[in-house]
Amino acid sequence: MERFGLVGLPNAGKSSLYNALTGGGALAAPYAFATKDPNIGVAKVPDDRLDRLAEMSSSKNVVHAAVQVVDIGGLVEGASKGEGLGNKFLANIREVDAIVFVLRAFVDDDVTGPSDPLEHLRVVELELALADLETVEKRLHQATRQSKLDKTLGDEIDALTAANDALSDGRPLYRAGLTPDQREQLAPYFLLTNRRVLAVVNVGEDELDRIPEIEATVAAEFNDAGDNVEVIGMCVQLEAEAATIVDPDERAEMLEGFGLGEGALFRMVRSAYHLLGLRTFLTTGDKESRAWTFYEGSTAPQCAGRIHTDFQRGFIKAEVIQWEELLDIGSWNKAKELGKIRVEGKDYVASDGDVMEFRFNV
Ligand SMILES: Nc1nc2c(ncn2[C@@H]2O[C@H](COP(=O)(O)OP(=O)(O)O)[C@@H](O)[C@H]2O)c(=O)[nH]1
Ligand SMILES: [Mg+2]
Repeated sequence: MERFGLVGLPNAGKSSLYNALTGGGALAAPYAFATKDPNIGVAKVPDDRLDRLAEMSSSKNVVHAAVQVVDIGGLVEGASKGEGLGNKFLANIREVDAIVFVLRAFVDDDVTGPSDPLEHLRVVELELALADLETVEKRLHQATRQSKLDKTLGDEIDALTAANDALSDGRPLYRAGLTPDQREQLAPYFLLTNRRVLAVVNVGEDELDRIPEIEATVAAEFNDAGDNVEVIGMCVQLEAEAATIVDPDERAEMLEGFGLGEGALFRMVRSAYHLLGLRTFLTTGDKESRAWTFYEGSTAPQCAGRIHTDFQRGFIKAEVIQWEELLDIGSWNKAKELGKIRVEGKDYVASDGDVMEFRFNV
C-alpha cells in the first residue's frame, strides 16, 4: 500500500491531521491489517463513483481504496545537522512515497511557534534540501572518480551536477526544473526532495473566509515547481472535529454550518493520491463493489495482478467499460447484451474509472 508522510515543524498540526485522516469516523479505514505502530494508520480514499456503482449492483460489501499515512515527528531547524531527532526523521521520510507538508497559519497564543506558513515552508525546505545535498555531494564525488574508468556515467553525473547546483542554493529538487531523465537518474538515491509534494496550510478556525487567499499566497511561493506541488488550505482543527462524527449526515451538517462544503480532507486525500500517479479501477457485483489502486500507465494484466497474482499470470482478457457508461446503462448484463463491454487484451493500458472483469486460467 502506498504511503503518505506528514512533515512539518512542531505544533503545525501534523498529529491533528493524522488523527483526522486515520482515527476519526470520516476517513479511517477499518482494515484489519492496520499496523499497531501509533504513527502509521490507514485512510480510505473517498470515491463517489464506487458508491454509485455499489448502489447500482446492490452490493453487500463496499471496499474503498486506501493509503497509509505516517505522522513523522522530529523536524526542527537544524535537523539536517542532527538537531531534534535528526537523522531518524530523515530515515522515516525516505520510506514514504509522497510527502505532505503541514504548514501552520493559525494564530493561537497558547500554542508556541510561528504562525507564518512561509516561515514554516522556508525551514522545512532548507532542512530537506541540506539533507539531500549531503547525499548528492558524496555520490557526485564518487561518480566523478569512477567515470575515469566507466564512460557510462556521463548522464548520471550531469543529473547529479544539476541537483548539486540547486541544493547548494537551498532549493529543493522539485523546484529545480530537472528533466524526467535527470529525475530518473537520481531515483536510486531516494532523495527527499526528488518527489512531489502536497502542502497543507493549516488556517485558524477564526479565519475560515481567508482560506482561499492564504492558500493562494503559499501556492505563489511554488511558482517554480510546475506540477510537482499542490497546495490545499484547511482548518485542521475543525476538520479533525468533524471527522470524529461518525454519522455522515451529521458530519456534513457540521461542515456545511462552517461553510466548508464536503470538508477538505476528502479533497486532500484525492489530491495526494492523484499526485502520486495513482489511479483507480473498479469491480462491481452483488457481493462486493471495490476500488482498486493501480499506477498510471499499467496494463490490464498488471491491474489484474493487483487483485491476485494468479489473475496476472493466467491473464486471458479483460472486459472493460467506463464507470459512467455502465451506470447510465444500469447493469453489467444489460451492457453486455448491448455490446457495450469491450474485450481487451494484455497490451490494454487501463484508464482511471474503468470497471473491469478479468478472464484467466490457472
Ligand atoms: N487554534 C488552533 N489550534 C490548532 C489547530 N490545529 C492544531 N492546533 C493545536 O496546535 C497544537 C499542536 O497540534 P499538533 O497536531 O499536535 O501539532 P504537531 O506538533 O505538528 O503534531 C495542539 O494543541 C492542537 O490542538 C488549528 O487549526 N487551530
Ligand atoms: Mg505531533
